Amino acid sequence: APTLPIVISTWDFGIVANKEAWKTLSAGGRALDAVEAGVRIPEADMHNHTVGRAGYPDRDGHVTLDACIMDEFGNCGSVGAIEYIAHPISVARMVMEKTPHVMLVGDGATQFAVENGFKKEKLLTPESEKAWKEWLKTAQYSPVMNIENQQHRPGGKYNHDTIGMLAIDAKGNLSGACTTSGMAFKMHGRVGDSPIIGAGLYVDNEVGGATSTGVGEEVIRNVGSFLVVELMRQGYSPEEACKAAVERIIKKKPETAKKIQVGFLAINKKGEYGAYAIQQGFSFAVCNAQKQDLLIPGKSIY
Ligand code: SD4
Repeated sequence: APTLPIVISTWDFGIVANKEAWKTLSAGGRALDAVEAGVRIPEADMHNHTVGRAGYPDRDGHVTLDACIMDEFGNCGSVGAIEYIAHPISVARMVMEKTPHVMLVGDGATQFAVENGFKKEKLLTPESEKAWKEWLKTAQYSPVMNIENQQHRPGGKYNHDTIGMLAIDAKGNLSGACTTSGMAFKMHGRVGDSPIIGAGLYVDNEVGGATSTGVGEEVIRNVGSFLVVELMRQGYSPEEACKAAVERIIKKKPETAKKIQVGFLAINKKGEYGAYAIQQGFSFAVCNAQKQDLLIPGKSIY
């Protein structure tokens, strides 16, 4: 098995996020601190139109963000459709640590963040606004497959994306984080899988963790990340568990599944990892003492 500590995360931009998480992990820090610090990198990235600042807006022009975090004790925190706050993952952590609740949404989430010292700022950039106005001309909602990677590659287009990150620290404890601006040009108020514990992210310190990316509706329907962790509990390898979850989505909605992307990423307690997606084009990044910037193409059904 790969050496611990280890951190893995979704898509090409997982490499830079992992690097940040690695600073905490390699110093003997806690996986929870590592995943929060790691996913803050794409959240802050102005060239990333799928997470945090500069995320693409909904069809009414609002940038609304979803995020959640979960630790080795099964504590979790989440924000859904939060506006004006650039680091929803840190708000999610604060919901976990400072409130009796798991999830805050919309105005209440923003209010909580501001009361706790987060800066309220405009997240819609001129570039994102331009893309939205362009989209309004046809107003066709059709999620673009693997846009998360395309936007970082030559000639790429822009539309949506998510970073999901899972880490095991030197003590062998697991945490995970997931953050996104969701599907570009979604309906106002739409919340995807990413802030929903069990759908976009699930961690069980006895077994392992899983996270997802792609069209969140199909992941929610199948409680995807929880399913992956439960399959690992039954003895599936991380890759087998991710594949079975993808197959479940396809079986439930075969026609829909042909046209969309969903990918799962998982790690077990030993540090073994794996991923599977409906379509080609998914990727994930791995970082431990052996390899700092490993990028692995996700296997797929189609
Ligand atoms: C969502 N799962 O809001 C997210 C989108 C995503 O990469 O993963 N984009 O449905």
